[in-house]
Amino acid sequence: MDFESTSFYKFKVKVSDDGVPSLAAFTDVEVFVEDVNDLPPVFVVPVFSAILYLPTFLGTEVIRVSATDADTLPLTNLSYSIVTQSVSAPPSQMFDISPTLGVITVRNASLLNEAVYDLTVSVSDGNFTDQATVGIDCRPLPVSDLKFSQARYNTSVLEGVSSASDIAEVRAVGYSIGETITYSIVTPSDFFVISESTGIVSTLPGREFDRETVDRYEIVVQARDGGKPTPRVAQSVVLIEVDDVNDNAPKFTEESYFFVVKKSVDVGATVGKVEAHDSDIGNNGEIKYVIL
Ligand SMILES: [Ca+2]
Ligand SMILES: [Ca+2]
Ligand SMILES: [Ca+2]
Ligand SMILES: [Ca+2]
Repeated sequence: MDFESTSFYKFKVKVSDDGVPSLAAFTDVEVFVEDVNDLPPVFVVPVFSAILYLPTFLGTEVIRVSATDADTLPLTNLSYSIVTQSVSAPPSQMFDISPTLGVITVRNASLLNEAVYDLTVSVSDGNFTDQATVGIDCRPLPVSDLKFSQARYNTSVLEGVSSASDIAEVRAVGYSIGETITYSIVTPSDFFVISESTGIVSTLPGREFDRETVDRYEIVVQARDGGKPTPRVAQSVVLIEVDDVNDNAPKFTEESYFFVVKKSVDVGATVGKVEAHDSDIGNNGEIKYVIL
């Protein structure tokens, strides 16, 4: 039986005796064929190719690879990886891949030169694997008049806020009226989105910032015109500082302190030291001690 061709059978069974006249009964039988992981995943193409403009930055998305698997969903938890090559073939140290999404990103921007890097990627369904090649053509960003109004934008968000808000507007310059410019974030982010048409950068709703966990984000934005065959491309960086909120109480280093003092001790002598820390910054992290 093969789940992929027929996953369900239904038939009747008849039982009869040898008496005269013969008596019989009927029953319905249903057979469900359970799927097993018997089919390998297959990359949608054997060779992927991407262009990566230099200079580039940590976390920049290069390309997303994907594979299909004809087994049913719970059995097709595909996991992607970069096949580690020998030390003399370092592309595997330059790029990362997200195991679940297959998104290849820049891991070490400073190692990248103008060259074509061939990565071998693998996909596994837990039982079977497939491999594909990814050719990444690293080129200098073509010189053009298309630029961002600033080489770097600075903005901030408040920690503890989870509603969506607009935090920056990036703007390309150097194109003629009527040309369409498309903005994107090339460093994939769970926290920020950009409007393709206006260049307004916003936070995603439901994502809360915690300054004590991550206090700054750097995203790379890209503007691209509709030029054919080669569009003009410009890149800039948006630095997002997370502003502090007083959301941490100071904490003593111990739950309780015990000090032993001699009967004959002088007035003003030190009997011991209690210590506390506050993980906020500025006034929010300033602490003072009082005896109650
Ligand atoms: Ca499979
Ligand atoms: Ca916090
Ligand atoms: Ca805080
Ligand atoms: Ca505090």
